[in-house]
Amino acid sequence: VAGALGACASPGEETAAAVTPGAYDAVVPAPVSAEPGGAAYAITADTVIRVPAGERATGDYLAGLLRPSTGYPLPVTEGGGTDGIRLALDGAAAGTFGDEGYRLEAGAGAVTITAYRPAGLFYGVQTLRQLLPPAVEARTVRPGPWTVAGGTITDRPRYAYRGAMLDVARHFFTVAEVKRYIDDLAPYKLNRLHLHLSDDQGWRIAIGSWPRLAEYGGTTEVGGGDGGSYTQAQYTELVAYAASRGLTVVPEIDMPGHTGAALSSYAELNCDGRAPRLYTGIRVGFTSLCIPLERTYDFVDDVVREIAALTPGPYLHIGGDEADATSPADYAAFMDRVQPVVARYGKTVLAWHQITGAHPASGTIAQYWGRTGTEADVVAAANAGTKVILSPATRLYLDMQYDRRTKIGLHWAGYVSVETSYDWDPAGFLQGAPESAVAGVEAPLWTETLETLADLEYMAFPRIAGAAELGWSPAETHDWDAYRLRLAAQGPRWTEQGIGYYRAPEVPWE
Ligand code: TNX
Repeated sequence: VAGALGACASPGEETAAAVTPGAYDAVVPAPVSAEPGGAAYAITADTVIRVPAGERATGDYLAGLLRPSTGYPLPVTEGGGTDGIRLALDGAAAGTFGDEGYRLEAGAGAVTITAYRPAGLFYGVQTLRQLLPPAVEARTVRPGPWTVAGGTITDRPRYAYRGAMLDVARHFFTVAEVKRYIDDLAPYKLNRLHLHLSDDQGWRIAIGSWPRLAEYGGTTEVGGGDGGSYTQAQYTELVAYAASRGLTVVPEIDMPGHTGAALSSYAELNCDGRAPRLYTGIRVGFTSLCIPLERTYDFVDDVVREIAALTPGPYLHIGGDEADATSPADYAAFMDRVQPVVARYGKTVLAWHQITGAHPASGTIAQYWGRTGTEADVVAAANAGTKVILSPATRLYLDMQYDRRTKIGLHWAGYVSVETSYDWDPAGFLQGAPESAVAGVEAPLWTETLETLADLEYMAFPRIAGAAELGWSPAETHDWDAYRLRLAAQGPRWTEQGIGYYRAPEVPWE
């Protein structure tokens, strides 16, 4: 029985001991290998951050993290040297690190992070951050000392796609709030931010060729609040901010269902030519674009074209879930017509896994949100080459309540405790499909019942850390009894950051 934090723990019986925040065995997600040893490195008032020529961004980001709490100047320099915090690119090390891996070596004179690509440096910096005391996360000067224990970590991710989704449609979240959520995610080595930009209750991004989508369709939200929408400049700002935190934005326009806000904004999109009233409830599955109407495809083309042009990442998510108001034949016809539009504008299609019941195009990626991983269509598509991103509602839906006492969130997929959320294996999840079909994992945060940043943080933390670990860490490191101790060591960091996380009873928080 793990959980021995108390003084009465007797060796042999109670084997689990607390891990110290900042120690090599406290890093989340667990690295491929972590070997403490040798002399420690101390960040001081004289420390310099050394970056490769022309690669200041990650160094500047690290300095921005460390300056407020240390109070040190921490200049960032492209000048070489053997001391300080050294970020180094090794252009010959593709095989060792891949695009996202890194090595971190801490010793008496320096901490050196080496990677093949800048993404690896960014993830190495996140590990360095976790090797420092939690007070480093404070935004005011703290006494230190700022010591990194000696040792070596080598690391690279298990899956290429490691995502978080935020539903800004059911409740709108401002640019500042989304940036804060991005900053919250950054330590956990996720690399995709999926923004659910449209739904029955709101349209959240300005489309120049269809201005009423945002101007009218963006003016409310669940519960009848003011809603809101992003200008194209604001969306671009979010995309750039996410990129600076390692996240590629995956924009979603949900179609052909979940389109109430669009149908309310333009009468001409409705089969009967009449615009329904704006909707502020939380029912799903009662709206559909008009499949036989040619104007529908002008709309899709314009929206996809504008969003693709604003989005540097390779993906565009077209939704496709819960199209209960669309017949299966219409649904398939719509998807047959829309997937090539996305391709024409240069993007890879993502869609919720219902697309596997139609005809997923070559290269389309299905996002699984069911419960059991046994749906025949999904398994068949996976065997036929469709890649799948796993977001099982019973594990990774961050809007599911933790237990019966949770005051916000839903529980249609059951209660999802921190242990339940973490303790499964993505590789074996899709029954009868090869592991190679799994592109990765994503943790969606739906917001029918979540209104504030504090609500988002309470539902995401701590479960998002487990989702990130499932995406990043080798299967061999997967162990709930060890994870819960590492997770507990994250608590003081979140406290310093002002993240009001859920103190799950199965985790021995300090
Ligand atoms: C199902 S998951 C939905 C969303 C809801 C969510 C609430 C999916 C693709 N559709 O429309 O917001 O459940 O948990």
